[in-house]
Amino acid sequence: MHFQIRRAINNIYQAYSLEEGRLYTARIKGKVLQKDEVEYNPVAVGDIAIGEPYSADEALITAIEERHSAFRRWNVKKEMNQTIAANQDQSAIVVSSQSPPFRPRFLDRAIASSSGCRVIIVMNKADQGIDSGIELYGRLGFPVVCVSARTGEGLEELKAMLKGRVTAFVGQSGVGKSTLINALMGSEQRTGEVSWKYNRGRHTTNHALYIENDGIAVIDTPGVREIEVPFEDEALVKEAFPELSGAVCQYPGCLHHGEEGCSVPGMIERGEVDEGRYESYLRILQSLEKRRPFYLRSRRK
Ligand SMILES: Nc1nc2c(ncn2[C@@H]2O[C@H](COP(=O)(O)OP(=O)(O)OP(=O)(O)O)[C@@H](O)[C@H]2O)c(=O)[nH]1
Ligand SMILES: [Mg+2]
Ligand SMILES: [Zn+2]
Repeated sequence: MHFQIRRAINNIYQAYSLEEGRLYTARIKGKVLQKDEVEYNPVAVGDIAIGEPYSADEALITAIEERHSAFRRWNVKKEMNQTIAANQDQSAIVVSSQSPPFRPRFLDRAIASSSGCRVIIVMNKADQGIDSGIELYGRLGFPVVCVSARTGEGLEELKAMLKGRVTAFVGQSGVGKSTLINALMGSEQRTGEVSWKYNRGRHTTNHALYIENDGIAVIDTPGVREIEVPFEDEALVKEAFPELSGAVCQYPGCLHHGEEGCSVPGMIERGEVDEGRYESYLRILQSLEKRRPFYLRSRRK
């Protein structure tokens, strides 16, 4: 039987049977989920699991189907990739201009952490103002929408972008992902006060959750304070920087980090590549270089 994972809390999963159209509480059977890649969490919301029911409402998961897309981050403490959401058609990276303030370098890392699907950028809290830094992303080809979950501004436009797709909402804690999802879906998820959260250093949403209603499916995810791009895909990094794809450098396969004959410095001078974006690109490459490859690490971690 095939299940779609709709909620994951401490290795207990809410799994929707695609054959029966109903929910089971599911667990993973032993260590059957051996994958080539060591990962912090073997099952993520959005995953398609294979398993069997063993009671009227309980099931055992024995395998996970290969993901066609994911939003993953590097878990610094565990030195492993961590999948936040899987199999989405698009990642909606939610930002705000004031509280919390817009951080373009964070946005760049978030874009590079999404793979296999379209990325859209949602600037929420438009009632507090719109950071003009977001315009650059529209010029780069990312669909950008400015909304306010509070006033309802822009929600119809956003809905149109979500219709018929599975969208993972990701981003910093406090930008209003859950509030937006409540406004869009009529759901009633817990949302938090920004100041309260920062004082206590905690997040409001503590596990990912799949919600479907009226042709729109969203995955709400816990916010993060920091994001490091996942190990180790340089191709993914390049995909996140479409402005570099037109670079014609002396050496084919140039990584654009200081090689002789690299054309990117010239592109920056001519205003074709934004300097901050290039800084993000370099920082991401550096962070990948610093990581120890899997075969040099113990599997115990
Ligand atoms: N002014 C304003 N405040 C908003 C808007 N959307 C959300 N908020 C507020 O922002 C705060 C954080 O909202 P949440 O929805 O909990 O944020 P989140 O992104 O889900 O946070 P995590 O679950 O921790 O990742 C709450 O106090 C919301 O009321 C908006 O459009 N305008
Ligand atoms: Mg939330
Ligand atoms: Zn180059």
